[in-house]
Amino acid sequence: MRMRLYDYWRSSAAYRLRIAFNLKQVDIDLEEVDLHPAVRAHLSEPYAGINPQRRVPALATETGLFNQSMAILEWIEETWADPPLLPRDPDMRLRSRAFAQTVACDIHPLNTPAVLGELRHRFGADQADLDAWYGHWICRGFGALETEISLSGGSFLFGDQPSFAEIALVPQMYNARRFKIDVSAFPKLVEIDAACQQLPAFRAAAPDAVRPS
Ligand SMILES: N[C@@H](CCC(=O)N[C@@H](CS)C(=O)NCC(=O)O)C(=O)O
Repeated sequence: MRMRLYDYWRSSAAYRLRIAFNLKQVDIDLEEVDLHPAVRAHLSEPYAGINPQRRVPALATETGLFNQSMAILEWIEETWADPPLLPRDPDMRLRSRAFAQTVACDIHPLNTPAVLGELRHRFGADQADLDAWYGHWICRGFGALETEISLSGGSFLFGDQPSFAEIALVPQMYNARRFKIDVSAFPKLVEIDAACQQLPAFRAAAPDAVRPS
């Protein structure tokens, strides 16, 4: 059975897994779950049977249904050895994971449609408030990452190959640009994003490359 990734073309959490599967050269099927506010397929009962958290991504394999992109990313790394998506050195592995978790735990969860919807409907936020909220969390997280990283090593953040860090960064950079955040304040992150965009695995995973017609 081919694995099926429950995906949404603009979901940055799903985008992480599209990149990882492409880097490992593992073919999967994508099943679109339309998160558009006019559709909200992720809130439907059939989808709740696939992911009770009513979020994408979810992954169907021969052995079960799984959710949480970072846990699935670890599983991908444990299941397919090549190319490694973490550096060999334990300290560098820790740094790559910490970078990725800054995105996945400290930036992204604050800016999901569910959170923005609560701000809008429960607390009366308007679009300007939401844009300010969105930008605040991206700039705070990216600001810290820009300060922490040093590009003195290889061509990517933690060596000569992209790792968990880039897999988390590139989708978040897409989101930042989508919401018109001025990313020029984060030149090292922009440089790494541009290096990733040269790689076919990243290009084929990009939202515009998988957008349903
Ligand atoms: N921690 C989860 C987050 C998943 C998540 O929040 N996905 C977003 C799309 S990027 C979603 O499905 N949001 C639905 C909503 O906010 O209602 C993961 O990494 O898989």
